[in-house]
Amino acid sequence: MKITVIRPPLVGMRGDLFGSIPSIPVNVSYIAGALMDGGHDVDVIDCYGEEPRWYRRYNDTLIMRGISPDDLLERFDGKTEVVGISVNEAVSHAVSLDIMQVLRSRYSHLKFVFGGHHATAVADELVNKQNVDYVVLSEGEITILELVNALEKKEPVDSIDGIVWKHGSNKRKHYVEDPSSLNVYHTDVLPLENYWRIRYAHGPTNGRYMNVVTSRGCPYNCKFCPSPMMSQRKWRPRSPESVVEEFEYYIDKYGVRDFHINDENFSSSPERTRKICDLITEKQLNVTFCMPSGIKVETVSVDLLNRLRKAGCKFLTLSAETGSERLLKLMGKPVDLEHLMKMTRHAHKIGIRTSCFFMIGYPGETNADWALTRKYVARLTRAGIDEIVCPIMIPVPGAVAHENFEFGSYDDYGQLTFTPKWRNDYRTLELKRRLLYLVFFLRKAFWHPWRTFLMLPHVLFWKHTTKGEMTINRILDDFRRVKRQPAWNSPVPEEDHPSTSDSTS
Ligand code: B12
Ligand code: SF4
Repeated sequence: MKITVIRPPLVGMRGDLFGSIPSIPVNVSYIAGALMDGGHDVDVIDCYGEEPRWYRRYNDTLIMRGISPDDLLERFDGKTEVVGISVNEAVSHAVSLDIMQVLRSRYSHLKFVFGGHHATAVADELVNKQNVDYVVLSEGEITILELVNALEKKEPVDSIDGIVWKHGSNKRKHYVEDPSSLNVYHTDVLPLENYWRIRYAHGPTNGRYMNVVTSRGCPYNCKFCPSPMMSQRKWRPRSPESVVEEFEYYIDKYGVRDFHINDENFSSSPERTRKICDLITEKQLNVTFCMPSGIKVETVSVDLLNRLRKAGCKFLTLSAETGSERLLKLMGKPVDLEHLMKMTRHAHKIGIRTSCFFMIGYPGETNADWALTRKYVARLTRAGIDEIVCPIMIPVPGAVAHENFEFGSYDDYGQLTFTPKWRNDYRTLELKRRLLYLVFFLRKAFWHPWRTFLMLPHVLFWKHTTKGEMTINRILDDFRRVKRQPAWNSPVPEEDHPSTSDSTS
């Protein structure tokens, strides 16, 4: 059967400097690969990756990067029978529906399958309100193949685990038990050279890198995060051998020696982390790697940091979220703030760059909590944290904190970026955030003048060591190289586009 798997263009708020930096969507290659291994004929259209410098207005508040749904039509193979769309982030909601609408208006026979974090969270809405044919819940590799096989043979789909469709829904019962058994080697379907050419990614990079996923799920239960809904807190690691094999494969195949580990919780098992590091060191792979999406600090120790450094770890993201124990309890996130301080100090000493997340505006945050956060950031700066990243809290569907959110309502899931201008306390939060960044920078310059000075050559010569340095170049690069395209007008009527009705209060 002919299937086209699509990664939608990237959507963001106009003028938002705080959005994530795009990177290689390996998850899309896993879905396409599973179908290819199952004997199907698969095309992948990575709308962002095909033209990463294309930029256009999407509506009054949003912009779109990459090829538009109309451009996609030109690349689309009319023999396709099933279209899979990856809707991982809430911001991709509307544009994914646009793609479906545009394709359906030309090819009425197409069946649409949506998957990803966001699609899983709003599956009923997609099927019942937006006419999506099927939503695959949570991990897609096994299910998409079962579904496509059933469609090909015109068999009923009602026994397939983890799907929602017009006439029913099967909650996911089975998760991939051993992710080492999955084939992750179909990255050729992605426009890798385009990603390497732009020279920025989710973690600090200078060019050729590869995103790697070494485990599935996360055992924690933070209320602002969709992960518990996605994986029911089942953390499933790949074996150290299979992770290192993957590194070796990319070294041989693409000459890539920089790896970005995008797990939700890479280091849940200290024993596994130790083994991965030791294998890399023993094999003298001469690689660098980083964890741009964060590790749980309690799972690392001085010994593990030393091993990580020796193996080539250059950058770690930690998540304190706040300096207030009271607020951490409200968030449902256990963090040992003193351990985080100690690990930051040690990472600084041995040359691992560190970034720390602080969430601003979590429901229930008081001035006293904010004062504790400022104080904690001050201490952390002295301990040697290289950068802080401060998203404003957004109620992501699928997260517990999405329910009963009382700080304003958004018109479109596209506005669920870390710069939520629709929040009625946005101005105050934005001011707090900017002041926190400014004070952090001044303190860093005072306590660590050499590191602060080094940012200049790192930015000038594109030798990024932190996300912040890379962000400066991304913004400058956007000014110089971005190719403006005509605005895209959505064919989906405004009232059907967003989900104002059942989103926020
Ligand atoms: C790498 C990454 C990115 C990359 C994008 C690469 C990509 N295509 O995902 C970049 C850096 C661009 C990015 C940006 C953002 N991201 Co992001 N990202 C991730 C991250 C860390 C890893 C994704 C990954 O590879 N996972 C591993 C694979 C194996 O799992 P998976 O992605 O879930 O894919 C499986 C299933 O979802 C499903 N599936 C996925 N696609 C499809 C398609 C089909 C057809 C099917 C059947 C199944 C299917 O099958 C896959 C294989 O099992 C996740 C967290 C995480 N670890 O998952 C956050 C995460 C997805 N991102 C998140 C967010 C919030 C963002 C931003 C909005 C942040 C911001 N404010 O800027 C932006 C939005 C960018 C945009 N405009 O679109 C949230 C999503 C929350 C939400 N529902 O909106 C997550 C869950 C992090 C979190 N815990 O909060 N992100
Ligand atoms: S925020 Fe991090 S630790 Fe908490 S549930 Fe999400 S992925 Fe796990």
